[in-house]
Parts: sequence; C-alpha cells; structure tokens
Amino acid sequence: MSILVHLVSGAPRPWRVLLGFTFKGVDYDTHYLEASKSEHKSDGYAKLNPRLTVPTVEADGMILRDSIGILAWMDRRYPDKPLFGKTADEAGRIWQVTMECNDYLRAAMGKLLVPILVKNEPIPAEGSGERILQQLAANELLAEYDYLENLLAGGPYLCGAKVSAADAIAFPEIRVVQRAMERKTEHMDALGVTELSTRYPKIEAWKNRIEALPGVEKTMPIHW
Ligand SMILES: N[C@@H](CCC(=O)N[C@@H](CS)C(=O)NCC(=O)O)C(=O)O
Repeated sequence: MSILVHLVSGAPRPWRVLLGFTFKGVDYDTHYLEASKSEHKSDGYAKLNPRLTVPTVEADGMILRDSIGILAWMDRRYPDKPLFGKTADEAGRIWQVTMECNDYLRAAMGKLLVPILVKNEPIPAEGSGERILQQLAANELLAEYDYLENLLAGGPYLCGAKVSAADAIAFPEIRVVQRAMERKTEHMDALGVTELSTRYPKIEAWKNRIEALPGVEKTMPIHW
C-alpha cells in the first residue's frame, strides 16, 4: 500500500500521524505544504480536505483527514504493534490519556505558544492583561507537565511498557515547547517556564527515549 501524508512542517497533528506509522514500522511518503504561502488553503487541497487542515492521508484511494481518526485507522490496517492496546483495559487507558493530551496538553500548549512562537509577540509588560493571560497559560501547561511526569512513574511510556497513541499525541507538543524554550528563552523564563529538563526528569528521559526510536528522526520538522 502506498501512503502519502500531506502536512505542514512542525504542525503537531500531522506529526502524530508520522509517529504512528513510525512506531508501527510502516513506510510513508510526505508532501510538505507551505503554511506561509497558504498552500493548505488552495482549491486543489480543498478537494482532498475541505476543512483545509493538516494532516490528510491518502492510502490507495482512501482519504482521511483527522489525526486521531488516522491513528485509529492505521491500528486496524496494520494490527502489529498496536497503538491502542490489545485488551479492553489497555484500550480504555490509552484512549483516556490520548484524549487528555489532545484536549488539555494541546490546549495549554497552543494558548501559551501561539502568541510567543507563531505571532512572535514581545514579552507583555508586567501587570498587563496580556501578561496575566500568558502567565495563566504557562501555569496550565506546567500543570499538564506535572500530570505527565506522574504518569511516567508507571513505565517508560505514557501508558506503560509499550509506546502507544498517547505518546504519538504528546511528543510533538513537548518538542514544540522545547523549541520555544530554545528560541524564546527570555520570554519563557519571564513566565517561569524554565529548566523543564531538570524539573521534569521523567519527561526528559521519555522524550529522549522516543527520539531514539528507529525512524523518529525522519519525523522531525524539516525547517528546524
Ligand atoms: N481535528 C483535526 C485538526 C487538524 C488541525 O487543526 N491541524 C492544524 C495543524 S496542527 C491546521 O491544519 N491548522 C491550519 C489551519 O487551521 O489553518 C486533526 O486532528 O487532524
């Protein structure tokens, strides 16, 4: 089967899909769209994905356009190395953490980093409304880090001994936060988002563990 993933470099949701294929050892091709040129808003792309979002996956005539839907599809299509577990209990646990990372980690990360990393806004003045909002977003993100650090007390991956869909959802978010810390150090420091690698040693070890898995290097954003 030939698999083509349409994506934007560094966008977390398509990155999930690349990681899913990678964890399973399934080959895929990529088609990078330039968000700065609105290539994902073109008429041609709209035919594939009327929501004009990434990812979209084409697989032998099948077109899929939701990252979690695509992970669920690939788990049935390629049942080896399941992403959503084998037993009912495993599936329940993995879906729960997957959706928590999708709903809470993703939201906290977006709220904090869109102004800083995407809109390139300066550090807001101390006491300003914007500064208070960014501080609240930073606190939300750190609460999600606390949660993940606790989860990782239970095993090398978020849902235990084996890599799962939950790791595919969380990893891109955590890597983008690291990117923000490297590129916007002063801004992140001002909000108290500092030294995450020493404050959260289990998350740091997990991140390195995922990065060391075969094929993960190929999933990294091409513009980084
Ligand atoms: N529910 C969809 C959401 C896809 C989505 O919003 N992707 C973002 C990138 S991470 C996107 O395409 N943003 C561009 C835009 O909305 O213009 C999924 O999980 O695949």
